[in-house]
Amino acid sequence: MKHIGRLHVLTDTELQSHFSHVELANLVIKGGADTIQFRQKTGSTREMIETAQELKRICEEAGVTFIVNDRVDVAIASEADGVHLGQDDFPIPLARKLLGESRIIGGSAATLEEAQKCLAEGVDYIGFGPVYPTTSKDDAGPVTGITLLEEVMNTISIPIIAIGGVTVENTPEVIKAGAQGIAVISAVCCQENPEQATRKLFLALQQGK
Ligand code: TZP
Ligand code: MG
Repeated sequence: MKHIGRLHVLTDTELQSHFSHVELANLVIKGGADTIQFRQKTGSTREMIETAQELKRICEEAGVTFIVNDRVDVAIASEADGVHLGQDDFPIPLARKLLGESRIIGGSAATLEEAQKCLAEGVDYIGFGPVYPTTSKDDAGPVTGITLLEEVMNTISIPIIAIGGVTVENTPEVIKAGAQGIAVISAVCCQENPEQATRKLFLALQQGK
């Protein structure tokens, strides 16, 4: 069964160098993350596959969903649960053809039109944002705000995961607005204690219910 989760942590080793992808995954799973998205933009494909295989093993053992950002090839090679694709990444219909119906495909959207396009192309969930200001993604585009997030959720019936500047403080607000969950980088990966930071987000998610 496809389990999309509520607390997505995107592992990042560019914004911080204290923790590896694998270290982050181990810590955030302990803190309550239910979805790990392996996000690495540079480096050798071979190393990426090796890391993804290790992450998949860790996630599977913990019953956590494992998603690969951008790279359909790495997702296939590591037998990931799914892949997350942006508007300019690997085409979603083609990814579906390669991955089959049983794998998860997530799509990024920053406008209602992009969200509708993702839906029409057959994604299982949408990562919508940046809902709040973020410095973690250079081309994140303008902040969508909570109003547009709400409009998307009122129009589209698949799970919406809020992304971009999501913190412990604003998590209850996005959940109250109707998002299934949140996806974060800096609120976890750039903290001194990623496990504790994840636990705080987990609690904030409960508050938003
Ligand atoms: N997509 C839209 S905003 C964003 C991505 C990957 C960055 C999220 O990072 P942070 O640190 O949680 O704002
Ligand atoms: Mg991408």
